[in-house]
Amino acid sequence: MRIVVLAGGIGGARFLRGLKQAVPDDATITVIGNTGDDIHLFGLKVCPDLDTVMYTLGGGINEEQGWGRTDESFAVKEELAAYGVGPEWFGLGDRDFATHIVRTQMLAAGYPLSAVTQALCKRWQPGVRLIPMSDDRVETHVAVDLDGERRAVHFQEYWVKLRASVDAHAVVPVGAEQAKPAPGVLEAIAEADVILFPPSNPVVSVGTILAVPGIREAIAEAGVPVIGLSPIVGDAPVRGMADKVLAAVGVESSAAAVAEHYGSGLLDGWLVDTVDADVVPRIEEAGIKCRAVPLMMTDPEEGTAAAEMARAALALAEEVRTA
Ligand code: FO1
Repeated sequence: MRIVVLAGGIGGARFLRGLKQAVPDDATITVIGNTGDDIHLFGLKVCPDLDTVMYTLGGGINEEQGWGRTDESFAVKEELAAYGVGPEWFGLGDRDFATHIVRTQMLAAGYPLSAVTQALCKRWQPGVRLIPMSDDRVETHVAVDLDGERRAVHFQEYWVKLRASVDAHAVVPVGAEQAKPAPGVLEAIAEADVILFPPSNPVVSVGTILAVPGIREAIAEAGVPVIGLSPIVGDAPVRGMADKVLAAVGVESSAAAVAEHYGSGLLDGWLVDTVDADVVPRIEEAGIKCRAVPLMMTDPEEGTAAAEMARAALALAEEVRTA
């Protein structure tokens, strides 16, 4: 069974940990990773969503944060601050710096991001094939009102420095229109037996991947079940501040609205949490098969709750295929 997963950061990575447990041994998992969160700092290219997948599945993640490395120290960050070199609001640890140094060095030597990611994964052995959505630079910016004027800030500044405390008036994956799917992305989609949208942010993670020309079309035409899992439970994001960016694109923060946002042209099936069971008929009326199952990853480290979610998603895919 060939499974393709469009993943963002923490929610997607934790779901993948369960998916790995739930699939048969002969299954392969290809993760198309969001790179719109990428940020250039101190002359280095940082890829938060790729690193979160790689560290989480490779055993190096800081579990309670869901990002960054375990056993971190911040000597380099402190020294940079001592030189007055910012930004100080983005917490890069010493171990994490090594990943960004290796990545930036390889990019400077001419390797594309997809080859760099493959090389970094040789160390971490995540047990999935991790491909960035594109080798071209895409960086999500958010339009906000600050000091009475409308400004575009980098997604990380909105997310980490501002903590999404101001309204997002627009979310723009800068560079997406000119970006091409990375080598292997369209092939993986074309060869997939099932395509999954994990509980990642539907705007800045899955949405950004779908904004790369060719990817949405490839998925819509793949002719295999496309199954999503709602990142919204009980009208609130399980984690993060997805409701803030959903509002920016005019989507209400509900499991049904997100399914309708993806649309029946893309989604064949949608899993909602049991607390949202009442929306199942509305989603089925939209032409998307829907089931209500527990979607809270209550034991992220063990991954058993996520494994159950993955089994439910694969079961729904089977229902769709045989319908
Ligand atoms: N998130 C925070 O809330 N605070 C941070 O200081 C922070 C630093 C950081 C460093 C490296 C990295 O890969 C991720 C980091 N994140 C931090 C998380 C990041 O903002 C999110 O993982 C994604 O961009 C959203 O999924």
